[in-house]
Formats: sequence, C-alpha cells, structure tokens
Amino acid sequence: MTRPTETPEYDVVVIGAGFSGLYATYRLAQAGYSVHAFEAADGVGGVWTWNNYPGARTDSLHETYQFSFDRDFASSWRYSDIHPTQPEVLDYLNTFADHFSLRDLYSFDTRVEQAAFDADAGRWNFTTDTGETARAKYFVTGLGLVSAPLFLNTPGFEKFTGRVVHTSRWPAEGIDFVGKKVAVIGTGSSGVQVAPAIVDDVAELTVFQRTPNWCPPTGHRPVSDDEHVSIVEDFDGLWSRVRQHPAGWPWNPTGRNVLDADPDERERIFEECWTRGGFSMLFETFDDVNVVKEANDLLCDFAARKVRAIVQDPAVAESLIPDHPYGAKRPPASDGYLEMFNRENVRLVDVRRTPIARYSESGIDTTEESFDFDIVVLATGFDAVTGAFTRMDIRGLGDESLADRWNAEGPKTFLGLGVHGFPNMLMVAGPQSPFSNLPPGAQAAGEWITNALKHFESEGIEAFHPAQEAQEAWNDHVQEIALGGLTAYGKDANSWAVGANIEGKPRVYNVYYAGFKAYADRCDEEAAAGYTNFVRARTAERVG
Ligand code: N01
Repeated sequence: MTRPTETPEYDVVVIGAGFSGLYATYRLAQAGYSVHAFEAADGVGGVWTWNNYPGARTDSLHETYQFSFDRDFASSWRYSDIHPTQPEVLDYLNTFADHFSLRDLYSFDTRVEQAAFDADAGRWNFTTDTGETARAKYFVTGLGLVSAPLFLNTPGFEKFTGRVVHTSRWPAEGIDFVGKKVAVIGTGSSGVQVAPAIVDDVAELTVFQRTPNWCPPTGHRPVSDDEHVSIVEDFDGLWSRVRQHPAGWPWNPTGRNVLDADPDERERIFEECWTRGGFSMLFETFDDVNVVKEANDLLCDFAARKVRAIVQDPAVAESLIPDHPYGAKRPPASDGYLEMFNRENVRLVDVRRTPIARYSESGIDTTEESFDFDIVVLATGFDAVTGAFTRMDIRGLGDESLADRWNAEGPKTFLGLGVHGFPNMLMVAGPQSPFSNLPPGAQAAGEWITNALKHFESEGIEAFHPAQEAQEAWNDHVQEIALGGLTAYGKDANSWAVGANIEGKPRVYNVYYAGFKAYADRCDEEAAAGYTNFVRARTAERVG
C-alpha cells in the first residue's frame, strides 16, 4: 500500500470513545505513546451516546460502573441512582475525558472504514469515511460488545409509511409517542426498558416477543450520602471484591447452596433478592444457582411464580415465562414490564407462534393478523461481539480479511486480546473475553496492553501476534467452559453471546464464561511469563 504524503503517523491508533477506547487512549498516552483515536459518534460515550432511548440505564452497580485507577477522581464521582441512567453515564464519560484531557486526541464523527497491516513497513494504515487517514505501529480496538445494531430484513419495509427507529440509533430530539399506535419488536434489555418507559404515552402498544426472558425488578433507588461515604472509605475493599467476582461486581460469594437450604429459607432469600432486583437473583441468593441445573430450576420455579402472580391473563403469563435456565441468557431487569401486560391497551405477540411476515403500508402483518402502527421500535439488539469488527475492513498478514475469517468460523482469539495473523493489533473487550462489568475489564485490558507493548519494545520486538496453537487452546477452553455450564442452554435461548440471535451466524461461544477473576488471573499469568504465547519478530515482515 502506498502511503499518502499527508498521512500522519502515530505510535498507536485507537478506535472508540466508550469505556474501552477511552481508557486505552488515556493509558497509552500517559505511558508516553503518541496516540490518535477515532470515534464514529460526534462525541465521547460509545454505546452510551447511541442508546439514548427512553428508560435507558445500566443494571450494573453505580459504585463500580467507573474506573478505579485514580482514587481521587473515582472518589469525587457520584452517580445519583444505584443503577445509573444513560445521561449520567454519558456525563461520567465526558467528565473523565475532560479531566484527563482526552478530547484533543480524537477525531469524532469519523468512522474507520479500513485498517490494513503493511508487513513490509510494520505499520497499520487507516482510512476513514471523512477522508482522514492515519498510520500507526499499533492498533487498539475499543469497538464495544453490543454496538453494531441489528436491523431486521423484514419484507415490505419500503412500503411502510410510519416511522421505524432502532433503540441504539435514537434521535437526539426524542420521539413523541402521545396517542400513537406503537410496536416494540424485541424483549431483551433494551425492549424491557423502552416499553414501560413509553407505555403511559401511547394509545396502543404491541410487543413482539421471540424468546421470553427472566425479567426481575430493577431495584432502582437513590444513592444515599452515607452510602457514598462508605464507598469512598472502603475503596480498596470494594475494588478487591470486584477483582474476585465472576461478573466484576463488588459482591462476595454467599457461601450457601440452595440444594442444602430448607424450603422456608430458600423462599425467604429468593423473595428478598427478587425485591432487591437487578442481578441479585443470580449472585446474591445461593452460589449453586449459577452452576447446578437442579439449583437453577428452583430459582426458575420461583421466578415463574412471580410472573404468574403479576400477569393477570394466564395465557399471557405462560408466554412470558422462559424455558431456559435463569442466566443462560442475560436476564434483563425492568420495572413495570410484566405489569404493563395487565393494561387494556398492551398486547403481547409471540412471534414463535405467529412470525412477523412483512411490513404493510400501515403496519405489520404476522402470519395470522394485520396490525396498524404509527411507530415501530426495533429493540432487536446487535450483531454482538463480532459485528463491530466484521463491519469494518480489517486486514492482517497476507491481506487476510478478519471479517472473512470470523464470518466463516466465528471468532478465535487469544485471551480476547489478540488474533493470530493480525500483528500489533490488540483488543479491549474483544471476542472471547469475559462478559462482565465493563469498566474494570476495560481498565485491566488497557493496563495489560500497555505493559505488553512496553515489554516487547524492551526486547527490541517490532511485531507480535498470538501463536496459532495458543489461540486454538484458548478457543477450546472458551467453548468447553460454556458447554460445561448453564450457558450451554444459550444456543436454544437465541443468546447473542453464541451468535444465535442472527440467522446464519456461526454458533460458537463468543464470550468467556469462567468469569472475570479466572480471566484476569490468566492474563496476569501470561504477562508474568513474558508473553510466551506470542510469536514475535524483530522485523515486521518476518512475523508471519
Ligand atoms: O438486545 P438483545 P438488547 N424477530 O439481543 C429480538 C446490553 N444492554 O439491545 O431473544 C423477532 O438482548 C430478540 O429475540 P431473541 C446488554 O448486555 C444493557 O436488548 O433473539 N425478534 C430479543 O428479544 C444486553 O444483553 C442494558 O429470540 C427478534 C431482542 O430482539 C445487550 O446490550 C440495556 C429478531 C434483542 O435483544 C443487548 O440488549 C440495554 C427477529 N428476527 C442493552 N431478532 C442494561 O444494562 C432479534 N429479535 C440495562
């Protein structure tokens, strides 16, 4: 590839201004590298910029939905609710970017179209949709796990005269739902948040559900002054609990198993955690519910009774009860989602029984019925984990396309951090890394990447990438762990973590399910051993 004379050269190019990209940009710049970063959106925020639909907020816990490397900055930040809202998370990320002067390192409104490794020069070349180009020795991705929106290929779309909007491409000016007939397609985390948030406004709401989800309450509540003080005082304890927890949250194991509990105790604890909301059912009830099917069945039985108690129409209640284990697919929390099906003007359509056939001029036809809509909300999720990579043209050694490889066989990586054949490319929250609380994971990956670059440079290494055997071994381990747990049911439940939400996508486990601690330990081990699973070369063209 010829290099345009005006192309600036950096040590590192980063893509993304969400948690992953921002931290990598900060850390690499702080380590002395010249860094330039690209972001397709018009500002800082990543998924928190794009997902500004009504009701959007995280169900991660406030005190650890942030970075911890700077104790003063972390202690000065305070979210108002235990599950921060989208505007507050966006505010956090903007405050972080300003505090650490990161904005000037970014080209916003700029989508990278191609990243190609030039082995002769040992450099990555970047082209973008604005015509801006860049060149760098290292390429770091912070593309997001759930960032490439999934639009449906429903026939007749062009005929529909109403409005269609995807939750992750919501207009900044908002949408007026008052008096409108509205469809929400999809009942994942986005669907169960947006539907109750608009239900008071609409004339009619029809929810199209393919796979029902276990949907506990949220447990939202304000963070008290005392709580904030104790979070600041217990800073080290808090983050050490995060490091030990499978999902990167500040919770200790419960030390009890439901299979050993008497029925009264079981019921009391389930009830308490259901009310507490969010991920409490999975992590604060009993330790065996996440691993033993019989234990999980008891949790499901309790949650199914809750659905039957809340939803008055028994047939609708049965349609809302999942047949997969609790946690085999991410359980989305919502206040008012189940309750809203008791309203006269809200209807559930089970598309497993009556699939969506086409758009008409005035709405949507299923195989049995025609519906009129003014607005269709696509809460249909994402081409998750790999989509943000495969929608870009990334080329490694021998001009090989990453998209061609991953579209054919699914992603194989080493520790979710590197890919064989793609030298000097490192990923934050890449495929086959854990699905856990994102900020601590992004921070750990940013540290690991910076330390790895420093290490290779100290050895005079120009180019490195994971050895094929190491990548195969990590892939085997990722698949084995997933198949050995309740996550094995994710394929049947259409989990995006298996690519099963998209027809034709390879059905492989795309995230690492042994948890944050096991993963972080493995990454530390690799670093301590001198990154021995990486092929390295003193001249880039020899690295192949
Ligand atoms: O996406 P999803 P999401 N016909 O894939 C349905 C994070 N997040 O945007 O389950 C009909 O979960 C699909 O059906 P099925 C979080 O990590 C976090 O809701 O595939 N329906 C499903 O019901 C989350 O897991 C938060 O059978 C179709 C829905 O659309 C991730 O983002 C908030 C269909 C998509 O659900 C993704 O969440 C929001 C079709 N052809 C997002 N295709 C919080 O922290 C898909 N669907 C709270």
